[in-house]
Amino acid sequence: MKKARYLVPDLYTADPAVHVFNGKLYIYPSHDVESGIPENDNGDHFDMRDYHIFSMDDVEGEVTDHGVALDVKNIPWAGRQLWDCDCACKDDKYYLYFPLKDQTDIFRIGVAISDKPEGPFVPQEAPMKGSYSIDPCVFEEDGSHYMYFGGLWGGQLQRYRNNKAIECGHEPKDDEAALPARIVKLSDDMLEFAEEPREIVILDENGDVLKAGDHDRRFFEASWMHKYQGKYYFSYSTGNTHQLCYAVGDNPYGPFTYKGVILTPVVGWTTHHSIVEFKGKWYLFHHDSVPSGGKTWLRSMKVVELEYNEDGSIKTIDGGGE
Ligand code: FUB
Repeated sequence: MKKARYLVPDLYTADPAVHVFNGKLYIYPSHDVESGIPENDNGDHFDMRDYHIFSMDDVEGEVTDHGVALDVKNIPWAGRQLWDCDCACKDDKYYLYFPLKDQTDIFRIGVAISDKPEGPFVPQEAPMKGSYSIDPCVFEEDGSHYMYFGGLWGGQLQRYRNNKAIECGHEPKDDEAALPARIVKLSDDMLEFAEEPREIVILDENGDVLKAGDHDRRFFEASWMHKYQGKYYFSYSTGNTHQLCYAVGDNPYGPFTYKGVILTPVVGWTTHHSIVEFKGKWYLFHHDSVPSGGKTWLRSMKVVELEYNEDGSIKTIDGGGE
């Protein structure tokens, strides 16, 4: 597959998190809707209210929509805005992790449980203790599960230092260290954090921490983790410079060294993805706003093959945007 393929023509879907469960691909995307809320840097126009889950037997084959798996109206602590989710499996149970603003308009991360990868999912009564910001992504290794999370601006990450909310959240000055994504190990029951979240440090080619002013390379949102040839690839969006980038490390916690661009800008403001191996090939699932005529809050997910060079670097894919 050399040409990107749109996956769902009849629903706007974005931020695809993809996993192989029981030999099939399961896609956990955001479900975009026309809310009528004006666009702003806070992302208020991304006012999503439910999740649909999709599956595929083959990357080129039919995409099955399993219907609504979780609705905001069934989440006891809900305020608004169901953003990018992810799913993990342990002992034949499936755990859907989702960011949602609580009733004080603060993003928290919630978890909902199902016996099936496609749901329906039953949410817990309260968000995960100590959770904040957006874009949870869960990576499993040797039976342990690690959550990566965080997102700037509307994702509220700038409001936190050392896992505590600060009075007046803002990004650091350009010559200071960039705000990092976070990683946290999950508890054995998958429902809480097992430790204090730690910072994901991204270094440049000289071993220096990326600076806040380095908008072409610094973390903004959309964490994803995959492992290739024994190395850990942390990938993410640079937000206001609209690139998907990656950094490589020797263990899930990092540090990671910046390596390059996976996907150049797409049509639309946001870019968000997952990387998965299926039937011996690697794929990049992502989204753009081409089918909606460029409306950044009405996105459509796509898949394209992802290739590596012999040295383990990723071949950059053209996103087709500016
Ligand atoms: O879909 C809402 C937000 O847009 C996601 O949480 C971000 O990663 C961006 O894609």
